[in-house]
Amino acid sequence: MLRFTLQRATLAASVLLLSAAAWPAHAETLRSADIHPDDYPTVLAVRHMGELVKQRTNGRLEIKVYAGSKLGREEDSIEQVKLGALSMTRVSSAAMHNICEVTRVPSLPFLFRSKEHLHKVLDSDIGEQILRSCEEAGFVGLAWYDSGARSMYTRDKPIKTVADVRGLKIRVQQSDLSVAMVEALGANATPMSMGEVYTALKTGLVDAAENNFPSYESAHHYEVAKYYSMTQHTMTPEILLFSKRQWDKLSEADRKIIRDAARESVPYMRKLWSEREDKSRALVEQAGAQVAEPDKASFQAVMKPVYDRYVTTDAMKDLVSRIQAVK
Ligand code: GTR
Repeated sequence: MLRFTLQRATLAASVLLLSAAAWPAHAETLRSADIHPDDYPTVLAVRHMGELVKQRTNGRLEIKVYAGSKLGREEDSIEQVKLGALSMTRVSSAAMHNICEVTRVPSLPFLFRSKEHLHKVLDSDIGEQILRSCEEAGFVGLAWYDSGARSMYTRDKPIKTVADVRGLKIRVQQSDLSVAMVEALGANATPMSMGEVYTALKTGLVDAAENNFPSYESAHHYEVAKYYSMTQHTMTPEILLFSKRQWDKLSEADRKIIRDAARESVPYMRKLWSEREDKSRALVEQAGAQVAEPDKASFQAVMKPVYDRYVTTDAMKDLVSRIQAVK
């Protein structure tokens, strides 16, 4: 009997030891925020990154993604990341325009000729330089994610040329550059956070908004603004940010694991993104949204004031000309 009890105790102790080796006592959870729903490509990509981090640290580090605005608006999550209360957040890089100015560059209207051009730039040292530009402000840029092209959509009438936009009240992201872009079109900009746009369109507080197909669909904007016009005026990418305060406390080895995993989640995200763009477009069209090809050149023709106002420093000028030179 005594022998049996002893044997059981030894067995239990070795099971404990074994699991302790495979599962460290101090597993740490890095919390990450996203305003998009659970099935959105940005959310799935950060979850994928989390799996890589967990595997490579033998479960010592894991990432938990709080999707669907559970941790508040993009502005709130950016603030939390800065303070070090939150490890990561995935936001539109437009949300960083007024925090680190160089992030404005990839949002400049009609800067990219195609998705391939955008990818080439973001994957190059230019993309890396812009990612790194937020460190002084308290953010380590880990990766760029796709967000397609943003186009205008309206409640009451389709947009065919820039003349149709004149005088409209258009919701924009909270960025001076986005405001300037809409003003250059002769319209009135109303900056507000994404969570308020559905009601603003529904009640007529604004006449129009602008976004890519997946956001137009997942936020149900197509239900209240059915004329989607492919203006494709900007390709503002998504950015994945890590808290500099928390980053500085990590070991060199863990930083590398996190950076590599973030980078490896990019091709995964891009694949999900292009599938989602098609799916969302089909869904909104089936639901009655009317997608039209406007005279894009008429939009492009009035954008010079935006460049004149924002591409002023040598650093910005240099980035723009290097981007334009990428073949
Ligand atoms: C989406 C983007 C969001 C948010 C939103 C907006 O395309 O993924 O992060 O910025 O646009 O218009 O506010």
